[in-house]
Amino acid sequence: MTEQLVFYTHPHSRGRIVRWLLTELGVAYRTEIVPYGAAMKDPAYLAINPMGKVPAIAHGDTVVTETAAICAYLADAFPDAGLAPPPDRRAAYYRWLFFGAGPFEGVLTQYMCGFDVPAAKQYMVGFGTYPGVLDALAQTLDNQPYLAGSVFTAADVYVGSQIGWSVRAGHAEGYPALADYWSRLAARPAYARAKALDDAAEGEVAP
Ligand SMILES: N[C@@H](CCC(=O)N[C@@H](CS)C(=O)NCC(=O)O)C(=O)O
Repeated sequence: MTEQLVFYTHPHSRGRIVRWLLTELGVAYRTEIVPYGAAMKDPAYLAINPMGKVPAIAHGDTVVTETAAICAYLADAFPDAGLAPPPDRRAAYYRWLFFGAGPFEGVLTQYMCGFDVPAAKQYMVGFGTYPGVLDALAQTLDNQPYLAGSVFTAADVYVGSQIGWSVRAGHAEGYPALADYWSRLAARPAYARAKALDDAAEGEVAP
């Protein structure tokens, strides 16, 4: 019997990344919108994610939090979609998934919060700098269409969403490979379908 898949999200959140992945997979799931504030910090939801954050998923009795982990889990749980490379060819796939959840996520947070790293401490900051992160991605995407090689994977959904944010915000000017890559991803029908669902949901919930 197929296990029930529940998607906990808010349309104005990183949950959009998971929605896109679910849409690429074409699997059935139930959406639970978790409003920001008290509901997200309620014991009922903290039992799903002790951080009181979205997104999260419950697949039968299995709960997964952290956007990158959810993407990796779902790609493995539904292998027919081919969004995870075979286990012996996952070096680049793992590299970029972890790069997305580590340096890229960190440097975007730093950018959005507007704080500077003291120059004397820069050497110990794992996320480096925003240009450094974009340089590293562009070096790869200058030479191949997708992060793991020639085939679109869950790493493109996760890291590509962060690249898309950077491109749309005008932070990736001077990186044509990143702009081209994002155009390719944004043209995917599943991206458009997922975006339309979240855009519609945004009008129905509190910000
Ligand atoms: N590291 C987490 C971050 C999740 C996160 O910070 N989600 C935000 C929305 S994008 C959230 O739920 N914030 C509500 C809060 O912290 O109260 C992930 O990648 O999933």
